[in-house]
Order: sequence, then structure tokens, then C-alpha cells
Amino acid sequence: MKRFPDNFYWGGAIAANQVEGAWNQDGKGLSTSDVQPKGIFGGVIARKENVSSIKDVAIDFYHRYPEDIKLFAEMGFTCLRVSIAWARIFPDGDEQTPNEAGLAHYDRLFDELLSHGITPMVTLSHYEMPWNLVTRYHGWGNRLLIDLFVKYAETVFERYKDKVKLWLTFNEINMSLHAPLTGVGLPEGSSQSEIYQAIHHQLVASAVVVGKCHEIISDAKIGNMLLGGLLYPLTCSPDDVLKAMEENRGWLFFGDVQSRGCYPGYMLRFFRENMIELDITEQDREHLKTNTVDFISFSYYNSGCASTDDEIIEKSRGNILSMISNPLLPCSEWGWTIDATGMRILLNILWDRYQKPLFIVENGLGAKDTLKDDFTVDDDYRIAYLNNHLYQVYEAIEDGVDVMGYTSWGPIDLVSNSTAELGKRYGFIYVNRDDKGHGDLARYRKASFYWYRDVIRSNGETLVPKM
Ligand code: BGP
Repeated sequence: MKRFPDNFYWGGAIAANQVEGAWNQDGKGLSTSDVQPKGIFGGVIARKENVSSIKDVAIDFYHRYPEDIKLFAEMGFTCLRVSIAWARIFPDGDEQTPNEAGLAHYDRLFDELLSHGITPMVTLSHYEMPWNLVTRYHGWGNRLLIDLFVKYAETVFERYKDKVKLWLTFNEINMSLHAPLTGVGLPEGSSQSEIYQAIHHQLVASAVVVGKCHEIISDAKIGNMLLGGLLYPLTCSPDDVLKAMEENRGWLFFGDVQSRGCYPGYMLRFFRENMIELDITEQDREHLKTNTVDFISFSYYNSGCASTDDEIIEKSRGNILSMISNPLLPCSEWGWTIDATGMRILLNILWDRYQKPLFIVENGLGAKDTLKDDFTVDDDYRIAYLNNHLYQVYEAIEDGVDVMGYTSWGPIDLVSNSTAELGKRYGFIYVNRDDKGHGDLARYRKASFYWYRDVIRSNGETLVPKM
């Protein structure tokens, strides 16, 4: 019989800056997300009265969360991954005391989830930080950020210790290499040395808060979060195979540090050969070594290819992550390769490498949906994508991989991270708002809503090998 483990977490994942809105309410400070209205690759604007962003209201989750959580509960969610907006707790990031209104908001949110039997999983930092930390301190380039982040983390651990037992440190921590402003608060065009130094500070901060979390909430589990940027060699030439290995290490290295507690030899070689001299103290090494994560979480949307052919590499520039498309696989409307088997491969790679429980905290299909006159949406393409990926999760579990749970990305439509569109929809729940901000924000159940409800109800038994 095809079953997922008992106590497998089923649910969805959202991030504060992509759903909440209320960008300047209840004392919230300006964040890096607020100054990037066109998404993380769209540049920075100066926030003035007359400049607005789709994220200012987003899907108004800040006010509508009780209604939305009710819908998640109707699907049978046992877990919802959310993030706390750091700038709601410490508006400028460097205050002595936290903003009580911000803390109270998340109290209400967690209470609401718990009252529906939904376990909150909280990301401490999901693609936003107080903007003041960028302008005043040079972001994570400044070692002081470690202390400021630890203070923020301790504050929320203390406050929510009875309510939240699952935590993640930094969302897609490896993304800083591609979007330095969003990841580590450094301007585009920063040098490799500056970026890796900022990343080092973030890795140390991540380790310190793992320790703090264990101290403050003895029964909590805390994980890291990687963008699973799985790459295959474009051909079977050993040079391409080696290139794919190296490029995969470019993101796996974050997991190596967070899970194994030190920089791997191949990174030391990379730093040496690229004249990158990091300021790593003895105390940093100690923190990394003693505070490794309890589990590994990751996002997986698509795979790509690696090649040593310059012409092919040149053509792929401009893609997010500059991934080379796999000629054998189809793509989404946004050009993201669709590769369900990659889910199984990735789960096995991470399990073989780390031997720690894995949690799939993002996966899904961004697509254009049509709301019909009867307020339903036929999103069979989304059902097929999710079914096929989830079936491969099942296969990986059969392979012996320890998988804690699955939270699909954007269970309710939300603002896209890369392009700030609302028309790129991931949800089981349709939100009536378009890219221009038109619409009354009403929520409607899509066909996938009922499909996911049945998957959860049957603990995976209704999944089929391929749709
Ligand atoms: C991940 C982010 C999410 C989310 C998702 C989908 O990289 O962690 O925040 O947005 O990708 O990407 P997009 O919104 O660009 O479609």
C-alpha cells in the first residue's frame, strides 16, 4: 500500500513580504522588500508617498489570515510555513526594545493556526531585512549584523517558545550569490570577496541561532533552507560531469557548512584560487562546529544543466541562476523546466550527503489561471505538476530517505518573488487581484484545492505515478 509516514507534515508555505501587505502598519519599518517593488531582480526605488508597490497590500493576509487559515484547515493542512518580517519586530533592526504591536500580530497568527491543529513552521528571515541595516551598516557585510540578528531571533524564540517548535534560519541562503541585496543586503556589483564575507557572517548567525533555539526551546527543531538548484551535465563528457559537480557544490556548500559544521576543502580551494580571504575567527569556527542544524529543508521547482561549451553558456545568461535548460524537458510559462524525477534525485542526494531528516518546504507551479464565471478554476496543469512531484517524494521515501513533510509553495495565490507579479499563481486558492492591483481580494477554491484535500486525507494514497 502506498502510504507516506505517519505524522508526515502536509501543508503549504508562504512568506510575510509576499502575502501580508500592511507594509507600514503597526509600527513596521521599511524592509528591503518594500524598496524592490518589481521583485528581487527589478532594482531599488526610493520609497516616497507617491510610489507604491503591489506588495503594499499583497493579498492582505495581515488582516485576512483567519479566513485563509480556515481554508487551509479545510484542505487538512497539518503544517503552515510562514515567515516573520524582521522589520515588524525591530523596525530599524537596531532598536533596544522590540515593537510590541508586531510581536502581538504573530501571537494572534500562531494562535489561529494552533486552534485549527496546524503546526506553524517559521522562517526567521525570508528575503527581507530592515532597510536601515542596509543603508546604515552595509548589510551583512558588517559583522555587527550577527548580533542584531541573534537579538531578533532570541526575542521571537522567547516570545513564541510555547507555540512554535519548528524553525528555519535563512530562506534559500545560497541565493545571495545571485541576488546579493535581497540575500545579504549588499548592492548589485559587490565583489565576490564582499559577498562571501557577508555570507560567512550569515552562516555564523545561522549557527548561533541554532544554539539559542535549542537553549530557549528545548523541544524545538531548527533547520536550514537551501534553494535546491539541481544541475545535470548537459552531455556525458567528463568535463561536463565535472562542471555539474562543481556547480552543484556552489550551492551544496551552504548545506555542508550548516550541517557538517565547517567549510569543505573544495571551497577553501575556490577561495584560494580566487584570492578571497575571509575574516573567520576561532569563535566563528567554534559556532559553526557546535551548532549544526537538526534537519535540512529546501525548495525545488526545476532542474537545469551545466556545460563547458562557452556558446551554450552565453545563451543561457539572463535566466534566473543562469541555468541551462534541459533540451529533453518541458518548461512552465515562466520558462522553468519541469522535472518531477529531479525531486527524487535531489532527495536522495541530500540524504546520502547529510543523513539528516529532509523537509520539502517549497515546490509548485507558477501559472496563469482563469477564473470562470462560476468562480471556479480548472487548474489541471497544477494538479499534474504537484501529483508528479509528490509521487517522486513517495519514491524517495521508498528509497529510504527520511522526509519529514511537504509544504507546497503559495497554497494561496501571492506576489511572485522574482517578478512581483500576482498573475503568476501557485495557489489552491484563487485571490481576486491582478498585477495592477485591481480586484476585490475575494478568495475562491480552485480544482486543485479539492485534489490536495484528498491527497492529504488519504496520506498520499490518491497519488498516481504520472499524470
Ligand atoms: C523561491 C522563494 C519564494 C518564492 C518561490 C517562487 O525562490 O523562496 O519566496 O517566491 O521561489 O518564485 P517566484 O515567486 O519568483 O515565482
